[in-house]
Amino acid sequence: MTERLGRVMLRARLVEEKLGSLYRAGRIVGGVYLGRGQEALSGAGGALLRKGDVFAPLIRDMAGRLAFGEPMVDVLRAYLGSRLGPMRGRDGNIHRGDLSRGILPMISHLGAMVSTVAGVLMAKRMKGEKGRVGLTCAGDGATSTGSFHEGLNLAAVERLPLVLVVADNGYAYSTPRERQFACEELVDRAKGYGVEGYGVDGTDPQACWNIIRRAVERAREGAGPQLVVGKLLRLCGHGEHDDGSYVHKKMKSSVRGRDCLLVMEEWMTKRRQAGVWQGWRDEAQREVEDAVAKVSAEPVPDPFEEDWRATQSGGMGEAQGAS
Ligand SMILES: Cc1ncc(C[n+]2csc(CCOP(=O)(O)OP(=O)(O)O)c2C)c(N)n1
Ligand SMILES: [Mg+2]
Repeated sequence: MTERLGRVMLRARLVEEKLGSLYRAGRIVGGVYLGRGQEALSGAGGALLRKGDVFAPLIRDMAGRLAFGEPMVDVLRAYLGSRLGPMRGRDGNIHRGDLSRGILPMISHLGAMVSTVAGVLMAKRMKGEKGRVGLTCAGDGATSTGSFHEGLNLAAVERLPLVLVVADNGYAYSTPRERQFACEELVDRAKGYGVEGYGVDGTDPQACWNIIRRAVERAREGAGPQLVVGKLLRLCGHGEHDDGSYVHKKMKSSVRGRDCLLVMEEWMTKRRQAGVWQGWRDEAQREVEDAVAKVSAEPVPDPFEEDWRATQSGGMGEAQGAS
């Protein structure tokens, strides 16, 4: 686990730091939303899926995307608007997807992907595809939406192999969790939906790995939807336009305010692996720089030549070709 998760956490952190710089340099059209502090929870989810599974990442899931196999050049292509990217420069950054890899383009961060993944899993069941798992994420704020409720309820009734990872970072934009829901712990809701639930310290890479591994296994073996709630903090603003100054000091200094990358680095240093960690960091940094250089030289779309569809054909099934 250490190597797979550690590397992908570093790759996600470093590419997002670069995206923040590119945003401030005016090279990105639209907003930039980052997942700083959420790499362990997200990365474990992406890494523990298999080829043939479905992943519906949200705006803070760079680590999960990279872990599930999204190439870093495609990340840069989406942000810099290259026509060679998965969205061919037609759709901005966080809404990118690649159906041929099983990555669904995000509709919204606010629960829409729960029913979308449930629908894909229903389709797979009807087609007789066995042993597939679908994983999507939600924020603490998203858990108070109707979409979240309907999606999870449907998945529970149908006992779909859905893993739903909730990143409880204490805020929905600037709205604190006590203004979002009245229950003490979101994981307690699992019982109400009739699904299995697990709480985890989202800043602890090892714990995230172990819990999500169990959830994915349980879903795969037919135990129905799995709700994983990770407590952590987003160590950045809601987007790069926001400084997150409303985040309470007490939260920042609590366990949930720890930086999962530092937790991992300390863990490795204690095992005399600081050099290995640094090596992974250097490698990730080179990968980011190479991707930026490559994509900066690529063409942007020509509206006279484009066919305007958002996704490329040849993906998961007939639905794509339908008009
Ligand atoms: C239906 C809808 N309402 C509002 C928004 C704007 N919006 C995007 S993310 C977000 C906050 C989400 O909070 P949470 O679910 O806790 O996720 P986090 O941002 O903390 O990762 C809001 C209000 C939106 N995208 N869609
Ligand atoms: Mg939140």
